[in-house]
Amino acid sequence: MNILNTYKSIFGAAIALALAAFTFVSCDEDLVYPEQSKLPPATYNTSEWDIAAYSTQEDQDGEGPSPYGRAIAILDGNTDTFWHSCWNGCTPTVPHFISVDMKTEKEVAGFYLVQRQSLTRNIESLELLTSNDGSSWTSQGVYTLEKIKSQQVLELNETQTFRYYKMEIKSVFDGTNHAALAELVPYISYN
Ligand SMILES: [Ca+2]
Repeated sequence: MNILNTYKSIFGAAIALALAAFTFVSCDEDLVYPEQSKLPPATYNTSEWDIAAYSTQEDQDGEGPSPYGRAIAILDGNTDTFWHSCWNGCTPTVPHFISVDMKTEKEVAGFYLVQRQSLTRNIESLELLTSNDGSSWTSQGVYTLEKIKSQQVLELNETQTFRYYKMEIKSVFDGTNHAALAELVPYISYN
């Protein structure tokens, strides 16, 4: 084999290897198996959950018929429905809180929160607390929120198992005694 043929052989082999590698990669790209760690964390089905307690809610239809204005609106999966402190014939006093009974203990990595979509009475900071009996609470910390329409993620320091969760409002962007919230639901960790 002369030098020219040797070069042709080497070049041909290189082309073949490159094509093989390209084909292998292309096949991999066609097979889209999602990695669980890259999926957005999922929420639980909240349809059987109850509000365990609340300090105030607008239940005189000032915001419209139920669930509008009621505490149950924070876990109905609808960002257009929201809890609001009472204002129709009443004066709310701070601090406001809502606690939720998930009915059974569940593993939770954090919470999704959605502000009232009108961006009024939005919560500036709140404390998250958890419990297994609905009476003895453990603080998970105070979270500072944004005044935005999109979903916000409140990640716990570590995944935990509990039955009840509670939010206690520390401050409101409007600086009044009134507050509102569209959604606050826990999500599941895949890790
Ligand atoms: Ca809602």
